Amino acid sequence: MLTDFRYLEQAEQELTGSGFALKEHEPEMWKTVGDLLEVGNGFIPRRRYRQELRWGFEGDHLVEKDYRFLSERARGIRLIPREGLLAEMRSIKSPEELMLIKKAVSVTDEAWGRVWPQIKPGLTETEVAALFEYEQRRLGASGASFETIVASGPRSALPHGIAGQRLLQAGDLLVLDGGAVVDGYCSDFTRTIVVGGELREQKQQELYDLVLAAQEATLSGLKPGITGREGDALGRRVIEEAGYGSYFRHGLGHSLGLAIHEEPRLSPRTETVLAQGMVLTVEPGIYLPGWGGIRIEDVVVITESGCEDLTGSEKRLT
Ligand SMILES: [Mn+2]
Repeated sequence: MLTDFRYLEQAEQELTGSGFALKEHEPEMWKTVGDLLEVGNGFIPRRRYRQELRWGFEGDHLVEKDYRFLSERARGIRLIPREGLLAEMRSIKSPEELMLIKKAVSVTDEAWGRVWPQIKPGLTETEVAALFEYEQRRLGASGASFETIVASGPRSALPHGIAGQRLLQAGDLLVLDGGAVVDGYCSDFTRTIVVGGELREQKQQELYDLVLAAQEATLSGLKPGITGREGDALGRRVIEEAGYGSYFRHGLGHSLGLAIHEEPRLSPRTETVLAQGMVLTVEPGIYLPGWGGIRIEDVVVITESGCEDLTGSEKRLT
């Protein structure tokens, strides 16, 4: 493992017993990596007669400039791109990882429970995002797992509407999508509420119920052995049959863990087979431009015969 001087002490502690060698890298990390690719330096074994040396790298992370530098240094070693290798290794969570994800999910649930009763007309979206992130940190999060989305009124139709200065008005739909990082692991969470206690129109309730039905259909159908595409269809079908398929354009969910977006996905393009121990979000939504949007998101873990919903927050329209 290579790291710079700032992390040496921590790395030494954390690598104890892991079998990894630790080395401080120079300010330019790839230069050190290049040195390590020299045959006979103790890291790369001396080549036996006609033996081919190969070095794998994450093709979806190494940038072209560094690849070029390494190819020049790695004479006689074949560089082999392996996209998704680590992503695949990370897709099934260990019991310890699962415990940390559950912790992050419960911090987010608890924070939401403290924040939603404070949401009222006159606050800005940014103020709501700040309250949410503040409560998560008070509950032990080291930070937010991504920039908190608070999108209200017509802005709620933006699937990734970063919180802005819009003032909340009574009757607005408000979508809050955020998460916590606890001991390095992420949670992800979305709830949609109506600001100020009264619906502006019945359609808000109708579409909310439709999104919730799509989520519930997914929660009761997810299980090991189906593909990410089939998992996606569990929820998408409900929205399509009601005629809103073209207003739900993102995938139904994604895995998460050390990063907020991991593999596999629940999407029409995912042929990965779901397996016990995978953690996934289930987040159907409907977004009507100019009118508003609704999304509901929980985190689940695939079990032996189905899935377990880790998110505990209320799901009736509040
Ligand atoms: Mn998500």
